[in-house]
Amino acid sequence: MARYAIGDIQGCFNQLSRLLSQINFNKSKDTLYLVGDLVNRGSQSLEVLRWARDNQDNVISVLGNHDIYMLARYLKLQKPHSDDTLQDLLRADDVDDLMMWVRNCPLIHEEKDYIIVHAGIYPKVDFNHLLFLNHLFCEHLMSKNISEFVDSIYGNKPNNWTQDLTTEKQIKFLVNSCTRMRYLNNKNYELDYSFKGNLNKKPDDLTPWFDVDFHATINKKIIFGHWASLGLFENKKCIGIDTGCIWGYKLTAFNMDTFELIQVL
Ligand SMILES: [Mn+2]
Repeated sequence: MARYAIGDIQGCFNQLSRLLSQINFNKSKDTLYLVGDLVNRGSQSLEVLRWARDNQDNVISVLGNHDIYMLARYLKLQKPHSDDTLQDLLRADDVDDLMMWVRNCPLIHEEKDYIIVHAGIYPKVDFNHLLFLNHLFCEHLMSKNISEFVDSIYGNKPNNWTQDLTTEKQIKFLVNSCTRMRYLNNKNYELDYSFKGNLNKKPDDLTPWFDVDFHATINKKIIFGHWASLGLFENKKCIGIDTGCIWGYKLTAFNMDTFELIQVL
């Protein structure tokens, strides 16, 4: 009955396979929680996604920015980027079935003792409201109007939470904060997209999202990925497990009950 969280796989199926054998992953009783960015940049996105779909009874994944980009490519809303590696996947015979699995993934998954999200939880909003917006997001992703919806969530704005945001804009802010956030501006807590480096090099006017005082409703440990330059990171409030597998570093599994960390190169 083990529970493991695994960091950003980004199409590195060989490393995932090695990590699963390292942890003796047992399909009949263990559960894997993937923190998103299953695909892109690596060469085996199709294999990763097929594995996740085929093991869906034991796999819970949240969506990362690359997963949403994959949906946008599938829906022909985005042109290929020069460094994207999704061609095999988008041409696969079973692409519709794979995308149906992806469309079932939320932005935020909540366990009794953990919150799982790709980039982070915006610290200044009632968590129950973020869960409500997450629910609306999931409904839109499963609706007939998915193309219109995915198109509407692209773009940097709004990058701040204000009382007057429409529900549509609140959902867009949720997507940006859950899938792209690293630093917030000290003055007004708006999302900063410009700086992606580690904590030693950060400009003085920015604070990592997890060092800002949290809203009292955010009271479980947050497992996140997305931030390879941060590396393995843990404090009382969160644990970051994107250890940069796609950049030649390790892929990390975190045992959510024993707190053991297992890594493969
Ligand atoms: Mn990411």
